[in-house]
Amino acid sequence: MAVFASTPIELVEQVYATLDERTDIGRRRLGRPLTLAEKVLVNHLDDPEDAGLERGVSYVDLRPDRVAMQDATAQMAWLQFMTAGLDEVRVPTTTHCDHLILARDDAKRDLLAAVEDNTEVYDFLESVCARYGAGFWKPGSGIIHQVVLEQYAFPGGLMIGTDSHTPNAGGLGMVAVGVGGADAVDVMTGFAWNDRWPKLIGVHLTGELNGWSAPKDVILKVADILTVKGGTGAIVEYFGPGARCLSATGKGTICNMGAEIGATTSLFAYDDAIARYLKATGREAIADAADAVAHHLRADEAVEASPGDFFDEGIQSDLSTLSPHINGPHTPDLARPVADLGAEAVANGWPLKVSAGLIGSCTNSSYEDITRAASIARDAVAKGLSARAPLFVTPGSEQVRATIERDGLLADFEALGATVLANACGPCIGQWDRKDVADGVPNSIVTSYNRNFPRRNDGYATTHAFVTSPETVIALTLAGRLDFDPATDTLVNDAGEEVRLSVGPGDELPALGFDPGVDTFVAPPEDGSGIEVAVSPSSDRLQVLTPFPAWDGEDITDMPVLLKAQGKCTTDHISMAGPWLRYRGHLENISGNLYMGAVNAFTGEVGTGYDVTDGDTRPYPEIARRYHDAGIAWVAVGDENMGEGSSREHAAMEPRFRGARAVIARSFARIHETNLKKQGVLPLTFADPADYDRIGERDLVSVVGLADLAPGSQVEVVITDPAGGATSIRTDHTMSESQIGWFRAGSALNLIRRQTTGDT
Ligand code: MIC
Ligand code: SF4
Repeated sequence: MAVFASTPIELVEQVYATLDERTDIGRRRLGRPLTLAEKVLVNHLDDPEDAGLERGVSYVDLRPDRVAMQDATAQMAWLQFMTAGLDEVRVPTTTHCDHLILARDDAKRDLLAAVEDNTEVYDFLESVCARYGAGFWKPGSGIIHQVVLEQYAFPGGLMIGTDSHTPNAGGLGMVAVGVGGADAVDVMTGFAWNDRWPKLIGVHLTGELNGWSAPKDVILKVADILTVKGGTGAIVEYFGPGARCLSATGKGTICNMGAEIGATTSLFAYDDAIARYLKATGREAIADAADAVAHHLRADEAVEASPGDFFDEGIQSDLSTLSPHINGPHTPDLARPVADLGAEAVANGWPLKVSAGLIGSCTNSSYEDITRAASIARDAVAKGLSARAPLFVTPGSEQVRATIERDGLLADFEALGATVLANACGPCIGQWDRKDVADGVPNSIVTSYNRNFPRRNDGYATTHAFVTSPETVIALTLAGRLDFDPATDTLVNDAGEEVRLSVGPGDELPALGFDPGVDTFVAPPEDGSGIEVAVSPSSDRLQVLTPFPAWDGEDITDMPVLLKAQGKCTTDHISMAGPWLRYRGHLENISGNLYMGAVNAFTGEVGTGYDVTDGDTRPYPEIARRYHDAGIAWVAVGDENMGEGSSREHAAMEPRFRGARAVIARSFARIHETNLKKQGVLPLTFADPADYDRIGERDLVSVVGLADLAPGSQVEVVITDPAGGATSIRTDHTMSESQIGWFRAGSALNLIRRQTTGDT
């Protein structure tokens, strides 16, 4: 398949060609005008006339226009794809190298070190892309979502990506959804992508941002309102006059961090700002094509006039009065205005001193972000101020890096002593060889990232990470303290004078146009069939996958409880990133991190549990390995929003590999729940959430009546205590008929393989 460095206009035209007919079908079937999300989805339905369209209930088959994968998740996705026996991907696919670059010294040295350290993985990814007709973005090209925004996203399109922040492309009006690798493999192999017809949350924006407030504050506030699970199963659609005042990259920031509220995706309508961005990034033809169908690339008029008739839930935000926010620590929905942080930090004993400021990540690394932050840095230097904590800047892409270097903006940061890191995820995903602070020392950092789970950035549980806008990051780094409000407080400069910081308006787009920088894209050859994709059997980073066994038709009885997690159990708790990223292509080795960060509900300890085979306490990964070796099937138990966070399917594949047959929780995060289903693990929720408390450390759990498993059916779970007393509880599941088929087959991939290779 021909895959280019940018979305070809022909692909866009094909999508637009069906809009008239499909939106009519949507209006007729729903009997009312449509929101934007509905238009885009209806236009990508496999079967628009007959697909069920009940919000939050129906599962539908969709046909995405593109697939994008980043290196840390792509390895497992490609390893799965390779077993499908196809010669080529069936949908334009790209792989982006961004997660595996360790931040240690500076951009140049870190990139060289990463290329050396990850040669085997990069070679694998480059050759697998060439072999199967996908595009490959080399290390140094930038963070997947920024590259997608610059090159591939287009208004009205539908894409999936193996990363939870794929919704970034919603800033250009694309429905872009984060998924696990197995979902991506469905699409790459030519099958439809099956997902729930979403609920809709409408966010009506009025007014205009001013002063220190930034697009990031919109989503920091929305996260406060909706919390980390409030968006689950929903698409968040932003509209109103305030939405039209935001730049395309500002919209991208808001959509990006919608992942933190669990939303399926977030979306803005096509407008002048998006057109300007498309043109500035060399896509005039797409802007022209979008102009011609602009009425299809926004909600029907009735939606803005009476949103209550269209959305399941509504939020109203006046940008003119929105104050700068800062969220954290430890969870992205713990929000307050910047002005209130100091008092809260004192009350909670969070260190007031800022130990580092970090600007970048896929959330906030656009040209506009950098110009605003650089304007503060420039002004501070002119006023005789210096940074009171180390400052790190990560450009989002090679194009942004080359442009900000040319425009003197990197120099503004460097004048403050900032370290410019490689165009990559870096400290946002724990790829930070932090030297200035040791593990165990309580400290606070401020970042323009989106996540702040414990250990996320530097691997230290004692680091308190606060997420905020790049503007506020610079201000607090200059102040060196959390209890500083740049809008009202002053700082003392090197000459002992009191000065006030000021923030410039920033430049939405570079006046001189973007400088593309170094070309980092590798297109696949016309015929890749002769290319060998090598996976060495002795590799400790890549491992060929062995299919999971099919269900034997019996109930699964007397399973020990390997983990009962207390409180937050994110994918970072289940399968930690940072140093473990190196094993993302090796299922057995990465299983060495299983549940390492989870809090044991019985003991309050992190990462250790009770081993039924001998009654000892051991690290979870070790218990899991021992159960695996002994052929013992087991269950894990979770609290609310189990698997919040990342799209990494390792959080589902590792338990499956080690013998988990069911995960029973109070509720699940969307991607994690799907990942469990895909890998043949039953995700069950307590019909009565209080039943979570019934499960004891030494109990055995049976999942019974599986022969009658059907959509909407309850599943009986029998808990047997050590004295032999049995209690039966009811659990729910959200599996459709075809998803139950994944469980029966052992995994969704087993079914695909059957169809593509004829194997049984
Ligand atoms: C993240 O931000 O947590 C990641 C790292 O980008 C993940 C993907 C991964 O774990 O590889 C995500 O958001 O999906
Ligand atoms: Fe990378 Fe961080 Fe964005 Fe995830 S959130 S894609 S780790 S920059």
